[in-house]
Amino acid sequence: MKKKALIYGVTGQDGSYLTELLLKKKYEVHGVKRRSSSINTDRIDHLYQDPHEKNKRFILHYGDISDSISVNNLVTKIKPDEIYNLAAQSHVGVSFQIPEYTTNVDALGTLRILEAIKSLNLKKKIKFYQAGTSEMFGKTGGGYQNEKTKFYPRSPYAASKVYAHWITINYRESYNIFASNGILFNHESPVRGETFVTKKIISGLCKIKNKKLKTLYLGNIYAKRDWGHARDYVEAMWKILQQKKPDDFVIATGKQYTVKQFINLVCKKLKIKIRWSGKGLNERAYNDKGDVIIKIDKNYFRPTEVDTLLGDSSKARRILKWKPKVNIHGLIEEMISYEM
Ligand code: NAP
Ligand code: G4F
Repeated sequence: MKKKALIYGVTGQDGSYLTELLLKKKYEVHGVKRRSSSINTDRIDHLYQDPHEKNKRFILHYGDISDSISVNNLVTKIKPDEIYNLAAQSHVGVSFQIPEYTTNVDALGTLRILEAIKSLNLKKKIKFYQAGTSEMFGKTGGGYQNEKTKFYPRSPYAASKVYAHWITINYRESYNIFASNGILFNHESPVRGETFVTKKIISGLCKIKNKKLKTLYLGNIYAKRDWGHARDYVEAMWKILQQKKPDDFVIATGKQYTVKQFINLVCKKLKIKIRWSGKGLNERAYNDKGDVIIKIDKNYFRPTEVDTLLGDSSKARRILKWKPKVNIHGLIEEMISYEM
């Protein structure tokens, strides 16, 4: 029989790739979108099916994980086999400005879905995936992080995700719900949100290349991240829910670059000759004509930073038989080609 999935966060980067994957796997996919005064379905418009179509397999519903009533109603109505909770205020920097909202959505939103599964007595039917993050590791002190590494969250976003992680484990242990956490390291794609650093760099440098922008302003370019491709990472989410037992998995490439190295790689691919000079807030990048193309702006620094993230995904590679297909070069090339 056709499986039914319910995706919270369907209009986001990961939601769009996961929808594509599940439709390919012949699922009936239900996605929850928020009411918005402007269009927020750009990333899934190519998958849209007219509600009047017979045998449609992609169905959108209005909802919000800050609203228990809508969560309960949707879970009752759809009775999915799998729920993917990808919904979040997902920007770390912004979470310092809207901490209460971020906590309500990112921490309590997870609780609302788990409680619906429990109270509606659907724990034997529904498998639940929680979108956890490497941000939970926070102040790592360097080296690799895996499922056994302790958490030291450094933002309201990360602290909320730590709550979501543990409440998922608690509902698994207390009520025997199939509830699993993915602990995903940074993953990007052409449809990454415009204010995340990879997309901001690629979009900015492409505009500079095309003479549509003079200078790109960035924050801490010495932060180190483990960047993969969202398409690979949604496959891991699906695999996590196909296991016999619920469990938690780190998903990462195991390769790390600084933001500055990422910029240099993008410039190389765009054939922009770049030269760095200065230190701290006065560090700048110049092109071969001597124009300043990158400046540092202290407004993009966070009150507390996550300096270094590097994932050890050997458990996922062993048990899920998962490994990333796209490396940093393939990722950058795909993002540039989309942008251009
Ligand atoms: P994203 O592009 O920011 O998408 C977030 C999604 O959540 C959007 O569909 C958004 O809707 C929706 N949403 C926000 N608040 C909501 C609410 N109150 N009720 C219902 N939906 C709500 O994020 P992403 O990069 O795809 O990430 C997906 C999930 O993985 C997030 O939970 C994120 O925290 C987590 N994660 C991401 C990464 C990464 O590197 N991308 C790594 C680890 C974990 P709108 O479109 O209406 O805003
Ligand atoms: O691209 P970012 O905003 O991603 P960040 O903070 O690592 O969070 C992303 O990945 C997490 C997984 O580890 C997810 F959970 C989370 O939802 C999100 O998807 O910033 C990356 C690094 C940071 O150290 C930041 O300080 O880049 C640095 N950075 C430097 N200049 C900048 C900028 N970040 C942004 N967004 N904008 C800048 O101008």
